[in-house]
Amino acid sequence: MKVLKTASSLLLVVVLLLQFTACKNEGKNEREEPDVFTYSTEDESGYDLWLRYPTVSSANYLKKARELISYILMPDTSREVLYSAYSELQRGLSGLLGTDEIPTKEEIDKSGALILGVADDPIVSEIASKNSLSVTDTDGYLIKKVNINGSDATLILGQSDSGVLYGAFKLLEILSTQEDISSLSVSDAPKIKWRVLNQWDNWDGSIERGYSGKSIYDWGTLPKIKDSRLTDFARANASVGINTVVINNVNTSNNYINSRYLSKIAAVADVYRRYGIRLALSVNFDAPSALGNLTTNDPLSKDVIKWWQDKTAEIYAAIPDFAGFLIKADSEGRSGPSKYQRTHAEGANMLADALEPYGGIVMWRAFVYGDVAKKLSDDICNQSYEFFKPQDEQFKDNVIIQSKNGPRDFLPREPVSPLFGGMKQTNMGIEFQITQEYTGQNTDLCYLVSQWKYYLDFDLMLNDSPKDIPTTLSQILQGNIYSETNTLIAGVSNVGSCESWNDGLLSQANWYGFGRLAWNPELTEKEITETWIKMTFNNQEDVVNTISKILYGSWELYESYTSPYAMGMTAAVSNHYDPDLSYRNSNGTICVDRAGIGNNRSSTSKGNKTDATAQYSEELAAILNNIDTCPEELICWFHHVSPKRVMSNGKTLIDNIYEGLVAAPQAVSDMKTAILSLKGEIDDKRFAMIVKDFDEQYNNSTRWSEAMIKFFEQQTKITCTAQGS
Ligand code: GCW
Repeated sequence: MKVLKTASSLLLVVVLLLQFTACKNEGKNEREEPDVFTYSTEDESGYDLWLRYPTVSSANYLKKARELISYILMPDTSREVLYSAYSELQRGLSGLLGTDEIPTKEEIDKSGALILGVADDPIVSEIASKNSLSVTDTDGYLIKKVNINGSDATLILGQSDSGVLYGAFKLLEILSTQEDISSLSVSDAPKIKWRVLNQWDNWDGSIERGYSGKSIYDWGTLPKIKDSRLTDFARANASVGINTVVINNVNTSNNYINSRYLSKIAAVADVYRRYGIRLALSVNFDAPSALGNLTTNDPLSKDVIKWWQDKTAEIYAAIPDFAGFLIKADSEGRSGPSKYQRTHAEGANMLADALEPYGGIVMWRAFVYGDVAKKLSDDICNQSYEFFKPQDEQFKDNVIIQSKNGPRDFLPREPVSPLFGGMKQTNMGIEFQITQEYTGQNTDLCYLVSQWKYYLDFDLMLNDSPKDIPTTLSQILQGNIYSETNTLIAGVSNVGSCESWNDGLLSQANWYGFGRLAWNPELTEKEITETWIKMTFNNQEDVVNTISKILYGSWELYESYTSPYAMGMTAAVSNHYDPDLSYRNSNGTICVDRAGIGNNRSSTSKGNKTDATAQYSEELAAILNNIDTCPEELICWFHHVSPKRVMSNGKTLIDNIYEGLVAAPQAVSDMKTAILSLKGEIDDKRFAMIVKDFDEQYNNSTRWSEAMIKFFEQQTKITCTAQGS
């Protein structure tokens, strides 16, 4: 690859592995050559994300990989997704195998062929039937070593062309991470149907809660595509299995569905389609009156129904694989069915009817509180459940209720929203937030894969579950408990126009990890993290261990200095980043006084209580209600806990909080020291980008720590005596 061929390139770490590794092969003992490892530390901008494809670092592995694949059997490149699979393999393999181009052939005449296609394709069907190979799961794939008339070959068999594309990315991952290829046999398929990226991009180029520059969409220039950025964005998403992108903010302008601009939107959809990605749009509930001059937006009005039907038909004429509408209704000033005394089910079903003939879906957000929910509980965290639960069973099959992971917002830690498991007759999808609105805004490192895994593995203890499997959020989302047909995991994007896509280089891991979990929420944090590090940096043990250790601890570290024990929203309303402890109440914000820390949301304890626990299953509610059994990390969410309460580590609650606050800046410094130890092992440019962020995080954690200590001292009247190390 370029790196090895260019004379000017720096070749860096060359390690001779002096050990001889004996390996048994076909009954003979063979000795491998001593291995030589070569890593590039040529400067990189971060633009290539985890799709860098540098030449395989181990000389022995490189030899085997070159034997495995020496040419590609030319697939039918008139099929655009198959062509993308081919071109990604061409790009990736030439990089990984250190060659200009991988030769292509029309037939198999020697070992080393890479064959790709679906079961109906001519050569593929012959190989598949001879070897009894098949892939039945939607968008699934199989990668297998096969023998064709004496020649060894590698087959990527997809259930669909998208399946082939996913298989192609998997093969490139296997080679990049240098997994064993001696007997290749890998199969996989997505566990979630709709794997969606939600961009909160605005028509004017800004991004709501975006911390990585401007929007990647230039509406002035489109439909002309000026560079490869949209294609590279699609490649990155497809590489982690994302198959739908909502390109605009839920607080949206109506321009996106204005007939004048549809050709621009269609041009974006054309790019995404080549990577198996369907475009979706956020829409306003009052679009009929705003765009169509109708006098009402009542979902039961004939005119309104017709307006949406016509608009939907117009969109499908321009974008035949359009995925559907995402909608924020009756929330934070957006219009909704309540104005017309209609239910959300009536509103959502009207849109669903319009989309149904084309196979489209409605992603209806459950982020509804305040005005319409006012008659409900005073506790804002109870309102979404109280509002939607009575409408369970009323939504059509192509409606998915999209709820944030927790009942409040995207705070550093919340319990899982009780809507999951509560809405048993409705397709429930989750909305995670990849952009770090409340979790450091790309300056403070916060590895959200840890947070998402915490939620996904949380058992909601659904005692009426019809299946004999743990009722974790992950199982519910996969449709394994209540058999939803339209499963969905969405994530609010952290991508912007800055060169490295995510300002805060390590935040790229959140984008990557989101996609992997949306594909398979059962994956472990370790599998995701180590693969990301190896592909983004390199395979050196030291690099993998150091960066993974930093990532793993970062969420709980952020939590310790901003919102320990799920105590609520401590960040300023103005920017959701700075500490603001000047107010307190029990509505999901902070409540700290001499008697306790946290909100009393239990059903059983005395005093002001909000009964939030009653929204969970009986078994889980009993655990949450009892302060002695409530999980400690959530204790201040559900209880007003005495600062002097002795916690499981033998220290009091307030001492634990103070110790966390005092230790935080030092912990940030330690992360920086750990990264500094990698100098020379990764390229200088990206190394400097990472180091810089820790300096800012150090200042931020110090500021937070001081403000929080002052606040706790003032409210609890207990002086902080914790010492830094
Ligand atoms: O948390 C709030 C955010 C808003 C966002 C809203 C929502 C898009 O601060 O910026 O608006 O949630 O999710 O709709």
